[in-house]
Amino acid sequence: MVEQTFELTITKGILDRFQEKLNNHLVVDTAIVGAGPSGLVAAAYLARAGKKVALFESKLAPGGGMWGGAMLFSALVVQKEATSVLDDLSINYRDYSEELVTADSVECTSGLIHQACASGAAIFNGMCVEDVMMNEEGSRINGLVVNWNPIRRLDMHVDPITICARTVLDATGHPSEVCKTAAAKNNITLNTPTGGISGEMSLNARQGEKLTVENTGSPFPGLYVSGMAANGVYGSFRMGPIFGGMLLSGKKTAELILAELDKDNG
Ligand code: 48F
Repeated sequence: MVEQTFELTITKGILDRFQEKLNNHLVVDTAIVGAGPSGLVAAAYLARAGKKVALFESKLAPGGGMWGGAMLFSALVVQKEATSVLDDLSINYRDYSEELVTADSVECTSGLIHQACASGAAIFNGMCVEDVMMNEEGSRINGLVVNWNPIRRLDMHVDPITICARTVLDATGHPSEVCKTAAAKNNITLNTPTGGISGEMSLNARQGEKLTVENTGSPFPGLYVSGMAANGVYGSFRMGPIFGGMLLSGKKTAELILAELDKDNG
């Protein structure tokens, strides 16, 4: 008879709690891919509205492109139009100019992660999304195919698992990975100017910021896109180190998804 050691209890605690978390999120209202600013903000608002949200982030640390400010200078610039999102999520900021405020990038990024989790969203870090699932008719995306990122990085031949989702959000930033994969594999036409992935354009901060919010939407039934990925999918500018558009895009996606989920329930 082997003695039940303290170490065994620690290991069982980890396994039990992780299994419970994954099991509870095999079927969700919204599956978000990418824990950058737009994905985290969307997760926080959706979870606050009572929706079941799972967020998959391929890196160990959620936060995307926000930690390093610009060129590792750890300060962020945000337009005043977006401070309502910072207020909603209890993130500190300081006045900088007529149109801008600044925040500490570490404080802001960790605050967004905390708010998403505290609101009830489940973040699965180290997991990458490698594919989508479609319904039988091929007319709607209804889930994700996920695997551990180290498995992908090491090119190990190990099958993934699946997550069923009423709605999927591509918040993968520059690569627009989910929309790209969905379009490339399923011969579908996206609701974009080209019918496919239109492609990102060079840097224009003001236009890029405005358009990232305008482009936030649904390029295919069941699939939404936010943040930098929205500009990649709809063909507009990158914006460089300014984050108001990302915050407003995350909030707008949450509102669009909530309208769809609540219509289906009604
Ligand atoms: O790039 P990212 O921060 O996305 P965002 O919310 O914000 C963009 C800004 O950070 C910045 C900018 C502002 O001027 O342009 O770039 O649009 O975060 C995207 C996250 O998605 C993860 C990736 O690791 C990053 O943390 N990601 C990308 N592909 C996958 C993924 C995938 N296939 N599976 C899981 N996570």
